[in-house]
Amino acid sequence: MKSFLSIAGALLLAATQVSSHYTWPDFIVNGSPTSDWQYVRKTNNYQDLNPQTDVTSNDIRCYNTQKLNTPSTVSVAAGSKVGFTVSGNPASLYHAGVLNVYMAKAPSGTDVASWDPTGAVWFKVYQISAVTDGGSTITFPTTNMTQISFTIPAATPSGQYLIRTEHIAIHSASYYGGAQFYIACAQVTVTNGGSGTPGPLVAFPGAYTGNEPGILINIYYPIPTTYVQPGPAVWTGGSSGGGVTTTNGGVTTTQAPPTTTIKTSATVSATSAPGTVAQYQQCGGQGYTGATACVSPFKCTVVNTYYSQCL
Ligand SMILES: *[C@@H]1O[C@H](CO)[C@@H](O)[C@H](O)[C@H]1NC(C)=O
Ligand SMILES: [Cu+2]
Repeated sequence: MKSFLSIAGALLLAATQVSSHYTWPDFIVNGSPTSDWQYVRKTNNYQDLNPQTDVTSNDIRCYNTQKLNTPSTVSVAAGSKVGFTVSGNPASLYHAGVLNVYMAKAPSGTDVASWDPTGAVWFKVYQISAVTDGGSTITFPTTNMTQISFTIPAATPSGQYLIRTEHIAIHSASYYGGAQFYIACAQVTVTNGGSGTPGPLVAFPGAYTGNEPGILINIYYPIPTTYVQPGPAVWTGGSSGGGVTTTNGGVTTTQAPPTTTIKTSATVSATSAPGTVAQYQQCGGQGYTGATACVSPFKCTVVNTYYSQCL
């Protein structure tokens, strides 16, 4: 009886661990969640909810290599708010982790529904990082969120896009491959767009080596003094930065200004430098191709071979 109980207890524990995974089946438009997998590419883990842990896999892109559905494409105006809801048990971003949202534009003439986005096509539009205080605590503002919401930068050119949400759970990320990526891609047509030049552009796979200080990290001991958000800087809707960073009770999110209109001008060159990098963002390191100048008064500081950061 005793051994039966301990086996039952072990099974219960295993079940609890499995059920703390999650997916992103519903895209949110006009403030309302749409149907499961209506506009979101059905992910391989739609039933088992397991994370993707191999950053070199094609499944780090949209986690849909099994091509389980062909979702519809939904129209959204540039500058409007959209989002994703979380499904799982519990249906929340249960694990300690950080969030990134990327977009990629389908080449004109290509239906986004049949587009597999290879190469450096992704730019980041939103992130929610971890909050540190020099080593006493590290907290994760995404914890237990049941949905996320963000603004499509008003300067985003009209056209068809994938919007890729990514929660990187780092509760057991102290070994290579321990970080858990919960990913999904929605298909949208951006209307009423602007004339910005989104960037820096990264590829999936490619954007992450798995060795980044924000991906290969022990969050418990010693408590990290800072946290480096994985991926490029958030594109804030122009060719020279200018986004809005809000700090609310210590929670810092970076988001494009919702109502900015980028005027078409002969002085805006497609080849202009991608701008300056915000505090705590990447400004250098092996394989990095983005902007290297930090916003004043921060300095680009080498963290390791793979990462320099504006500090
Ligand atoms: C998240 O939810 C779990 C389960 O309901 C709870 O135990 C935990 O304290 C919550 N965490 C935060 C940071 O709110
Ligand atoms: Cu989990």
